[in-house]
Amino acid sequence: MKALLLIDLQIDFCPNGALEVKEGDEVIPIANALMPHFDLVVATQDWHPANHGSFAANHPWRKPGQIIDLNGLQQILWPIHCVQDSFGAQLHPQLDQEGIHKIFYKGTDPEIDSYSGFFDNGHRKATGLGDFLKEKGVDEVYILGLATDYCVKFSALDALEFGFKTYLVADACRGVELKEGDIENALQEMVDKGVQITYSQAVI
Ligand code: VGL
Ligand code: ZN
Repeated sequence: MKALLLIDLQIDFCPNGALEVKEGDEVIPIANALMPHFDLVVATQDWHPANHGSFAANHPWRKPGQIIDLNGLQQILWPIHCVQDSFGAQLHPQLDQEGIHKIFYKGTDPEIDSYSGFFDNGHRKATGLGDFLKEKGVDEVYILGLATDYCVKFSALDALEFGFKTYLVADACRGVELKEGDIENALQEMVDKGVQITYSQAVI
């Protein structure tokens, strides 16, 4: 069975959001068009408490983009984004939420970040997404969303680890591109590790 994974299609990752991804909102109509073609549609939401350790504002004198050690892991510091129950943490208003069967929340532990929808960045705790998909009999996952070079990439790599045949719907992803080449390198890394690249037209 095939599942569609919608990664972090939230207001804060779209233009004018707190951690805006260029053209992030352009993937919303593609997500809506793909949903009816899947038996199971699962979404993730980045869902941070206000005291989250990935926010530069929670570390004296630090600025977004700097890297610190957070409980033994390298952590890029971000602007405050996707704070639980805030406006910016909501799914994009144009996203067809009726088509989503289940939502998994991540990044809820202030002590560790979680780019992947499956595990935190230290692979210490699972979100339950992997077991949920297995229980439903899923063997193929199609991934799209924001951002290509962070949450999409790490979700796709963890999906491979769970043993799912993993497709990236490339035209339905947009990246942060903190450094030039980050998106291209993320795509290459995914391909090298076994992710198949596809496009919405091929799925529909
Ligand atoms: C993300 C940075 C911080 C993402 C989430 O969804 O790609 N990136 N938190
Ligand atoms: Zn985050």
